[in-house]
Amino acid sequence: MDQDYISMWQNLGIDLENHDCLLKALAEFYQQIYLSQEKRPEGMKYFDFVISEAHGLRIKELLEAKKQGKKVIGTFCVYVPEEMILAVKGICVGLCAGAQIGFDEAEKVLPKTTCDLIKAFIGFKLAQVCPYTESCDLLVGETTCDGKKKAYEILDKLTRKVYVMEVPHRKTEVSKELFLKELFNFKEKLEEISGQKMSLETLREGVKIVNEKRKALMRLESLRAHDPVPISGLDALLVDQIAFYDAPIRFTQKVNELCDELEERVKKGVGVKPKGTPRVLITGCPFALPNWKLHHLIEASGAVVVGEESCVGRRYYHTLVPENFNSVEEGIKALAERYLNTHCACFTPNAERIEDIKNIAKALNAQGIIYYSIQFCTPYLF
Ligand code: BJ8
Repeated sequence: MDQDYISMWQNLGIDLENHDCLLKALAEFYQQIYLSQEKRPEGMKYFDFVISEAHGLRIKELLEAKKQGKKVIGTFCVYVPEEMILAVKGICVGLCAGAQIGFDEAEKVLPKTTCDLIKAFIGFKLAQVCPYTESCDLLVGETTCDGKKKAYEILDKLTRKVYVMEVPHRKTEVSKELFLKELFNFKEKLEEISGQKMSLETLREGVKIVNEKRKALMRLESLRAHDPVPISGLDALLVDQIAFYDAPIRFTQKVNELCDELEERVKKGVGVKPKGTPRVLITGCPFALPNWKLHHLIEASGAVVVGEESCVGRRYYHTLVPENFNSVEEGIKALAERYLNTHCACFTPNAERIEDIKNIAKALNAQGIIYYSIQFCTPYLF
């Protein structure tokens, strides 16, 4: 391992022993699950590289940016607008974790019957294995499910860096007003922490960057509608996971390059699986990195995953934000509208999500739907 990285991790307070176990396990799984796949697109090489440097080069980039005065803001939910973080020249990183490291420690501070996603982000903190969490200047929690709300209180005790944004659970007029106010409060918090004023120009730029990223992800998803499918569900999942922490402009360019290659495959009738392979849509809880097991199980059994109605998937890139606003206030209103149109199971009633599932399954020519819920996740178990 590069000596520079070791000192970088030490300076961040990473527990080198635990971290080494995590990286070794990851490298092994990656080899078994990802690199053993056949007919992978060439364009996946970039994403393989990003994964191999997730705790190295990307962290180095974040620390360089911090030296130049930029702030790194960590989030755990797709209701937190990353456009606003970019609009104060910040860097947004997703912090949900998908590995069972630190669970023993986490279970000392959380009920055992807490969902694994929550146990994982608390576990990562307690085991000191996440250089992203340690690089952040602010950790933005949100009032979505009960488990997360209470876990943020614990995370704040451990880090003293947590800010909680209120997300309503209904889509009434009152809820919409509350969410809009919360976005204005969030703007103030971001300006205070970054020392940067959000202007019309910077907000428009933030919106444009994130819109382009979402367009590219939507383009990738629509290519999965073809039979034979030009990319495996595992590879598409990896791209969706990397969307939460790679530099957005570079990431968008690489996703578009991958899509160019996939379009060529479609024209030539080339796929990763034979034509007629059973096609599955997955719906439910998010798949935080490195949670690849369901996709792996399905694809190793001879089917292919063609889409995800999930926050690591369609709920992240479902719609764009109109770019024609003429003031910061108007821009924030447009953001509030777009974000509140995300159909998480935490909302009640939530008939829109069922409609989304049906529409996505139809658009992607899925023949079956697998409902994925993490044990003890009440909203998605209903
Ligand atoms: S918008 S799905 S990212 S809240 S799995 S922690 S719900 S008990 S993750 Fe989520 Fe935002 Fe909704 Fe998406 Fe709770 Fe369930 Fe655990 Fe969950």
